[in-house]
Amino acid sequence: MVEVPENTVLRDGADILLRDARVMPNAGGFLWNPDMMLQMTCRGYATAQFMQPEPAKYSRSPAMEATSFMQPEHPYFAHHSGRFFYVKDRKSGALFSAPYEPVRNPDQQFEFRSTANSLEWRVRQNDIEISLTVCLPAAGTTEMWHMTVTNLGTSARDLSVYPVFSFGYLSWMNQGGTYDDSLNAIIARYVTPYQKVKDYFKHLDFKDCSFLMADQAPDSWSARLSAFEGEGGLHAPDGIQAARLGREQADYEIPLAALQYDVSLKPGESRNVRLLFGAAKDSAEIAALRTEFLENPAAFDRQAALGRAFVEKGQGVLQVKTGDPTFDHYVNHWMPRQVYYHGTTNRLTTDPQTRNYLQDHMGMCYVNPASMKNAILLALSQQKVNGEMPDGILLHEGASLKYINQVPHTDHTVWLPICLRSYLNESGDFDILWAQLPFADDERPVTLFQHISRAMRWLASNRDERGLNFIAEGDWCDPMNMVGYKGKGVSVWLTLATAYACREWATICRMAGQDEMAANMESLAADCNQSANRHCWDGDWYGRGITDDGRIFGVAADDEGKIFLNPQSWAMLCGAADADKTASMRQAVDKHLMTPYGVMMLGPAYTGMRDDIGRITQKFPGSAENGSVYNHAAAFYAYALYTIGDADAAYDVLKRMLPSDTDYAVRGQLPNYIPNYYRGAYHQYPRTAGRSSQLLNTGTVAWFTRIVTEKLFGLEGVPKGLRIHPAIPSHWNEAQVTRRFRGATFAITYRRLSNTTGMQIQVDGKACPGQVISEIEAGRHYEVEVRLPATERDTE
Ligand code: CEZ
Repeated sequence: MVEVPENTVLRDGADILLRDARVMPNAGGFLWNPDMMLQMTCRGYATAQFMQPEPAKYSRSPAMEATSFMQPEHPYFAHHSGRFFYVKDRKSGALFSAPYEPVRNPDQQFEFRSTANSLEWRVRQNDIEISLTVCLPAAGTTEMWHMTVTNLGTSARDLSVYPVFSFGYLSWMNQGGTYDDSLNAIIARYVTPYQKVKDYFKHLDFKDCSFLMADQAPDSWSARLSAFEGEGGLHAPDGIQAARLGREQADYEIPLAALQYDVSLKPGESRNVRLLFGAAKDSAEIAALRTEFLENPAAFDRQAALGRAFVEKGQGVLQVKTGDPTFDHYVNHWMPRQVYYHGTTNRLTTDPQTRNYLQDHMGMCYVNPASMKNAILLALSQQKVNGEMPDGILLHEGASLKYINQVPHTDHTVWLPICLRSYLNESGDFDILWAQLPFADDERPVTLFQHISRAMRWLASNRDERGLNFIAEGDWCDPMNMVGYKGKGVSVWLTLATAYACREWATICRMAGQDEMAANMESLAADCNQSANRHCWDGDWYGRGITDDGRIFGVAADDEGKIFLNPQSWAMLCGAADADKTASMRQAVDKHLMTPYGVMMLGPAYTGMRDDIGRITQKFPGSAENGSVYNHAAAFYAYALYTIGDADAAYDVLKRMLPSDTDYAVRGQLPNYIPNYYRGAYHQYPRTAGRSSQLLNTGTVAWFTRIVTEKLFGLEGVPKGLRIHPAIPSHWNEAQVTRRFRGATFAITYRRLSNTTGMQIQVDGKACPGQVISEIEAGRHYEVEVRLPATERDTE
C-alpha cells in the first residue's frame, strides 16, 4: 500500500482536492442529473449510465458487461472506458497524458478536484499545463468537457493535443464510427442487441449513437481503436507516434473518438477546446446539441450554470460547525448531495427495490419533503389489497420487476411507517394519512392510514406459530436467500423490525388521535418482542434466523457468522432487549464486530457455502453482506445507540463511516460520499480491511442524515413544532447549527456550561418550556441557545 502523505487530500471550501494520482488510484467523484450519472476515478477511468428509460451505456468496456445494477469495487484496466487527453511535444516527441492514464507519468504535477457539480484536473508536465473540467447539464445524456492547455514556460511550444474518449464494444450486431465534419464530431453508430421482435419496437427511440463533438474542427482524427493503438498500446499509441492521426473509420470494429489539435503556444498562451460526449438518437439530435451547447462559449457556460443550479437545489436542512472538520465537511456539503443523488435518480433503475425507494426518499425529507410525499403515495398505490408490498416500485409505465425484484423478500412493508415518520416529522403534514389511494389489484381507494394498517397486519400475519416472521428468499439482506426458501425459515431481524414498525405506526396513530389502532399496534409489537425473546436470544446476543430445518444461526455455537449486527441494533430499537440483554449484546458487538473502519455486519465472515443460509455465504469474506463494514447496517446500529442514549458510542460509529486524514491509504476513497461498504473480515483479511467499495448507492446516507438531524443535534419535528433533545458527544463543548424547518430558520448554539444542571433552552432570549419550539412562523429566523451540563452525558 502506498502511504498518503500529509496535504495530499485537502479541503478547499466545499471542494475536495487530491494531489497525487498514485496513492488512491480508484478514488474519484461522481456527477449526475435525472437522466444519467458519471463516476470517474482521479486517473481518468469512467463509468457512466443513462436512462432510456432502462439503464444504458454510451461508452463500454471491450467486452460487453452483463447488465445489472452498479457493482462495488469495479476493476479498472487499460481498456476500461476512460476520458484521456494526450499531449505531445512535436519537437521532442515527449508525451504525457491527463488526467494520468494511459501514459502514467509519475513526474507530472497532479491535482484532482471534486466539487458539487464538476470534476476538475490540473496536470503539469514540462511547463505545459492542461486543465480539465467535466460537468453535466441539468438534464440530458451528455458530459460537458472543457480543456485548456497553457504554456507556462519561457519559450514557444509546438504541441499536439488529443482528446481520446473510449466507446468500447457497443454491440455484437452492428457497430462502427467515423468523423462527421459538418458537426466536428466522431459518431459511433450501433444497434443495441436484441432478439425478440417486441424489443425492436421498444428500441425505436434508443439513443444508439455515441458521440464526441468539439466546438472547433480538429486537425485530424481517428475512429478506430485498433488503428489508433497499433503496436504501441494505449500508453504509446501508434496514432500519436505519427505526425497525424490516420482518419480511420471503424466498420464493425471497436470505435474510438480520438481528435488531434495542433497547437502552437507562445509563453503564457492558452488554447481552449469544449467537447460534448454522450448518447443521442441520431445526427439531427447531435446537431441540435451543437446549437444548444457549442454555438459559442456563452452557450456552454449557460448549460453548465443550469447544471449547477440543478445540483444546488439539493441543499439540505443543516449547516453545522462542531470543531470536527471531517464531520462538518461531509455533513455540510456532501451528505445532502448524496441524498439528493439517490432521490433524483432512484439508483438508475426503473423498479427500485421497495425498501430502497422508501429509505432513499426518507433521506429526501431533509432536502425536499414533497419528494417523499410523492414516493410514499406512489409506493402505496402499488400495494396489494392483502397489505403486502411488492419487491420493487415501478416508476414508469412499461417498467417491470427485474433482477433481485423477482426474488420474494418479506421486509418491504416494514419501511412504510418508519419512513413516513420522517416525513411527518419534517412536514407536519398529517393530512397525508387521509389521502385516498387504490391498490395494485383493487381500484377501490382507501386512505393511506388504512393502507399502512393493512401492511402492518400483513406483517403480523406473515409469522409462524412461534410468532416469528417468515423470511422466504430474503429480508433486508438480499443474499440471505436460502434460510426460508422452503417456506419455513424465519428471520429474527425481521421479527424485531416488525415490532419496531408496529411501534412507529403506533406512535403515528397516537399523534393522529387513532388510539385504538395505536393500542393494537403496541400489543402486536409486544407479541413480536416476546417471541423473539423466547426463541431467539442465544445467551449473550440475538441470533439472526432459524432455517427451514429449524436450525438457529448467528449464535455462539457457530464458527462463522456467529453474531450479526442487525438483530442487536433492532432489538434496541424495538424495545425487545432489556438493560441486561442490551449490555451483553453490546459487549459482544464490540468484541466480535468493531474495527477501526467501522462495525462489521457479521463475524467471522463465512468462508464457504451454507446452503441453509444462502449466497451471502458465497460472497468473498469481508465483502458486501458477508461481514464487511456494511454502512447501512452500521447506521441502524448508530441510530439504536442514540435511542438508548449512548451519544458517544453512537457518534463513534458515525465517524468511522467517513474516510479521514489518517486512513486514506486504507480506504482508498475521498470523503465526498459514504460508500455502501468498507471491506471487513478484519481478523481474517487484515490487508484489505477498510478498503472502500467505491459504490455510492446506499441506504446509509438517508439514515445518516436523519440521525444527525434528529438524534445527534436533536432537532426533531413533532406535530407542534421543533423538539430539541440533543445527544452531542461528551467531548464537544460547543457546536453551532443552522437548521431549516417548516419554512423557518433556526440558528442554534449548543454550549456545555459547568454551572448548568440539566438542559436549558432559550429561544430569542426567552426560556423554552417543554423543549419544543411551537407555533413556528415560516420565513422567521430564530436564535436558539441550548445550554448543557458540562459533565453529564445528554440522553433522550
Ligand atoms: O443491494 C443492497 C440492496 O439494494 O443490499 C442490501 C439491501 O438492503 C438493499 O436493498 C443488503 O442486502 O443482491 C446482492 O447480493 C447485492 O448485495 C445487492 O443486494 C446490494 C448491492 O450492494 C446494491 O447495489
